[in-house]
Amino acid sequence: MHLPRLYAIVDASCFGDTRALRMAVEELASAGCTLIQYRNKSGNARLMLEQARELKTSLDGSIHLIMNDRSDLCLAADFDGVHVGQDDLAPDSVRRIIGPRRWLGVSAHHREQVREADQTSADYIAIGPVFATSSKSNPDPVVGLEGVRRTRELTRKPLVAIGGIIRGNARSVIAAGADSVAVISDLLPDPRKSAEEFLRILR
Ligand code: TZP
Ligand code: MG
Repeated sequence: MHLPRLYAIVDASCFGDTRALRMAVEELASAGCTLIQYRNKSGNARLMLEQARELKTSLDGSIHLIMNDRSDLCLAADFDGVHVGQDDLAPDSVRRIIGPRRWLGVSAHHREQVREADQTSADYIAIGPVFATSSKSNPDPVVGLEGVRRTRELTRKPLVAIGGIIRGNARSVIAAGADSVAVISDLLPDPRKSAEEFLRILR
């Protein structure tokens, strides 16, 4: 697998309805974003599947769609991968569900979790929060650019950095060793413009 520099996350709570969510994803795709995660912490599985299918239908096959947390919904919506955290199914359990070809990402928040994730069948590791974030409830302590650097030394897996990453600090995160930056809030309110700017900055 190859990670693009920008990993866009659309969080359903940032959008009024499914149409607004879909429009944001279409704008991200038209800006050249090729990796997009659908995140919905509401826990309503029916709504999640409905929204995921809508996103899948509105995009062509060149965009990699990743489901947050839920392997079952990844399969049901025929997404390209799953991203799990420390409270979700363990990576190797997810792998058994999604099979060898779909992408599997795992979040880690400190050294021990990075070491552990490195030993699994995960395709990439996400480290964060790098900076303070208001997009996640109960975030772990920030790891800073130093945390990204240390993580880079602990694993050869592709590395995603997440948390508080904006256009103004994205280059420093890549310079610290991340292959890709995952972003929620700084893609709003104008996803097309923001994504174009991120991609230009990180070229
Ligand atoms: N995991 C660690 S930080 C975070 C997640 C899901 C939220 C990132 O959002 P933002 O708005 O880019 O800080
Ligand atoms: Mg999770």
